[in-house]
Amino acid sequence: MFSKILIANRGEIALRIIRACKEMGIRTVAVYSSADANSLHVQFADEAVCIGPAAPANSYLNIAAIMSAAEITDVEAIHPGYGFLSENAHFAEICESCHITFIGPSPENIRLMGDKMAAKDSMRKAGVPTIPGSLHVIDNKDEAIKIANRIKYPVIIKASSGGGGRGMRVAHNDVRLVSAIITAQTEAEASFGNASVYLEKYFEKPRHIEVQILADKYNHIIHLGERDCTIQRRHQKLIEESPSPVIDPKLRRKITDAAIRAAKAVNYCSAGTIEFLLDTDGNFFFMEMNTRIQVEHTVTEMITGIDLIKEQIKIAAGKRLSFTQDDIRMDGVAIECRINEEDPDNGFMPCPGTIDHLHMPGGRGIRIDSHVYSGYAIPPFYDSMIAKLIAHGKDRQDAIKIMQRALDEFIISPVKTTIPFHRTVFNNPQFLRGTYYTNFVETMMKEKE
Ligand code: MV4
Repeated sequence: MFSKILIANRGEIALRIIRACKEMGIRTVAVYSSADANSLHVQFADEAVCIGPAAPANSYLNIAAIMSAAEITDVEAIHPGYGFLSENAHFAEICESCHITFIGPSPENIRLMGDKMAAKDSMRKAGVPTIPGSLHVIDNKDEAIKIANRIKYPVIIKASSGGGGRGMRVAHNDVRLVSAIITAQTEAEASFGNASVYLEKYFEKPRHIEVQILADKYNHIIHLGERDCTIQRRHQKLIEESPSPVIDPKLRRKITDAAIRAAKAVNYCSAGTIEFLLDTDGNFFFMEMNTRIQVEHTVTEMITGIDLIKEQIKIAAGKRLSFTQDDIRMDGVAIECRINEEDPDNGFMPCPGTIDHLHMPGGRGIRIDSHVYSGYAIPPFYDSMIAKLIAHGKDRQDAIKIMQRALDEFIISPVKTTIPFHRTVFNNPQFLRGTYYTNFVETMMKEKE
C-alpha cells in the first residue's frame, strides 16, 4: 500500500480523500492556490504545498507545479479527485513517466472516453445499446439530412470532444439541421479546438441513469447499482438518488449488465461511471463514461456501505477487489442535495461571500461532505458547491422525510444558497412521486413565478 499520497484538488473532495487516507494510515500532501491558504484541506493534510495563484490554470491545472510538489514531498501516488486534472490523459501519462501512480484508470481509457464518438463506437461494438444516429463524424450536410430522415426528427448534434451537455444543438427539420451543424461545429472548434460533431435521435423526456462500477487490475468488475441524476439545471446536477425510483429489479439487471459489458470491453480499471439515457418506454442507451470519482458517489456509498475512495486507492495500489458481486447489498435509499452558493431567485447566480453563521444538520441518516466553516470566505474562483447534504433512509419516503427536516435545520448566512430551492423540490408532488424528467427544474422554477 502507498505510504503517502498527494491530492491534486481542493474543497470537499480534497477533504473526502484526506479522510479516507487517514483511515487507511496513508500520509497526505495537500496542494493549494494562494486563494485557498485558509482552507480545511490545507489544515487537515499532513503537509501542504502552495502551487500558484488563484486562477485554476496557474494552480490546480498547473501540471508542472503539481509534479514539483509531488517530487519535493516524495509521494507515491496522486489522487486527482473530480474536475481539474481528473480526466486529463496527458496528466495521467506524466504521472506514469515520473513513476508516480495516478489514482484512476489508464491514460488510454481516459483518452478513449474523452472522445465521445469513439467511446460510442466501442460500446456499439461491445453490444451495449447506443442512441440511434450517425456512425461517424458528420462531414457533409446531405449525409446528415439522410440520417436525420431515417431516424426521424427531432435530432441532436453533439460535439465529439464535448460531454456533460456542452456543445449540443437540437434540430426539428432539414433546414434547421444544416444551420445547427454549422453552429455546433463552430462552437466545438472554439470550445474544444475540435470541430467534429455527430448526430443522434433526440429524446424529449429522458432520465439520466448512471451505473457505478469498480474494476481491479485482475479483470474483476462489479457494479454498485445505479444513481438517478435527472434533476439538473443547465447540465449541472442538483439532486441525485440511489436507487432510481423508476428502475425495477428486471431493468436494474439489464442496465447493470450493460454497464459491466461496457467496462469489460475497454479493459477498464478503477472506479468509473457509465451514463445512460432512459427513455419513457424503459429503453436505455449508453451516453458517456466518466473515468473519475464523481460528486454523487456518496449516495452509492450510503446504500452499499462501500468506501469508493478507499477502493480506488486500493485498486491503484494493485490490490484485488475484496468482495464479489454477490457480497454487494443495497440497503434503503440515499438522496443527495448539492448546496451551492447560488441565488435560486436570481437565475442561480453565484454569490460567494463570507459565511458568518453556519449550522449544519445532523441526526439519524444524515451525512454532510463539506469544506466550509463559520468565518470561511468563499473564494470566487472555483466551483460554487459548498456542501453535499445526503439523507439515507430505509426507503424513499423515509429518506425524503430525513432530507426535509435536515434542510429545515440547515442555517447559513448571509451567503445565498440553493437550500430554499431544495426545500421547494422536496415539497413538489412530481418529485415526491418520482415521476420527473430532465425538464423538471425549468418547469418548477416557471411555476413559482
Ligand atoms: C441527449 C438528450 C436527448 N437525446 N441525447 C445531456 C448531458 C449529456 N451527457 C447528454 N445530454 C443529453 N443528451 C439525446 N440523443 C438529452 C440530454 C440532456 C440531458 C440528459 C440527462 C440529464 C439532463 C439533460 C438535460 C438536457 C439534455
